[in-house]
Amino acid sequence: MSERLGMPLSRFILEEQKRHPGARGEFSIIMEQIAIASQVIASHVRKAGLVDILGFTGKINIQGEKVQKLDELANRIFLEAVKSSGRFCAMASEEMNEAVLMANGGQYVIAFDPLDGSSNIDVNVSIGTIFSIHKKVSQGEMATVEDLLQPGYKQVAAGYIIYGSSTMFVYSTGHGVYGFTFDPSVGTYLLSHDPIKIPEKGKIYSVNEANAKRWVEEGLRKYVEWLKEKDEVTKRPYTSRYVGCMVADVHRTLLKGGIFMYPADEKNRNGKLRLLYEANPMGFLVEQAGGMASTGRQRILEIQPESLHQRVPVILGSPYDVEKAVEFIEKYSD
Ligand code: AHM
Ligand code: MG
Repeated sequence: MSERLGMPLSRFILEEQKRHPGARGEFSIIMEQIAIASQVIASHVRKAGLVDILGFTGKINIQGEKVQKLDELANRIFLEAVKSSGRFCAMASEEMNEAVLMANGGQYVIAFDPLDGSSNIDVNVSIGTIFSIHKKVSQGEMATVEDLLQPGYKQVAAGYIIYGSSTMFVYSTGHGVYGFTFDPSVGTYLLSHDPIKIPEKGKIYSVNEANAKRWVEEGLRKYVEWLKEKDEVTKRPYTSRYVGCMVADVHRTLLKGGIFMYPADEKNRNGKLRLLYEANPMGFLVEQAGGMASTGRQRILEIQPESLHQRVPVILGSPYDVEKAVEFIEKYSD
């Protein structure tokens, strides 16, 4: 068992910085701010059933979905926190049509989904926050949208917070994935998963299978049927789990292994999930934990983004399972 278990997040970040020469202490400020923001969001999430905070505002966001009040609140809280860190010059969010671009000298840019899986709020099921951080690459003082449109392999950090039966903060700066659980009696995140390594193979598949007839890839239909067959060697049939909140489904996949998918279908020709603040950060974490993240045709982290709210098909999880899914796609593609 790791001797560091129970270490507070702030001390962990400082110690990690010492281990990686060249780190300039920037991440301690950034992660602290994100951790604080997540606690404020968590406290609102916990009270969601008590106060008149639930329900629709009636507005429609860029994705064509109704925005719930808690989404907007979480967006405001997260945005203020990253702004106040002074380290960011560009921000993109699922809840904002346009990016916020600044000339404040910040060397980093961030894309985030303040409250992912928000349809779960009303029914008291897990939701989460996701973020993806890149370095500013443009030369001018003012940040540009291009700073946000960088491929996922260039991320310098990514993470998520899951508001579940406990609140957990999981992140990576490219040196493995670490998980912290909030201890309400201490009022801080404590190291609880040191490090997170995804099993080589799992036995859970996670996908909205009601869409199977509409999936664009015939290979995926065949793959899911294959998962349900009986075979002792490969431990089939697999079991099925689908929360409908990417953070929760990916969190389980990281810890237990297996596969999570949101493939392209006739309605969502590029899948449903967004590249910048869902697929890339989760893909980065899964790869850092030893897993794989693919569209079925290409490594997710190698996609050159073209727009802030671009969608991509997502297949991620244990290496064995993702490779198998890709094998089926290749076999049945025309
Ligand atoms: P959201 O960001 O609007 O909450 O949508 C993203 C969510 C993911 O968390 C989840 O994987 C997916 O939508 C579930 O979609 P579906 O209900 O179509 O299965
Ligand atoms: Mg989302």
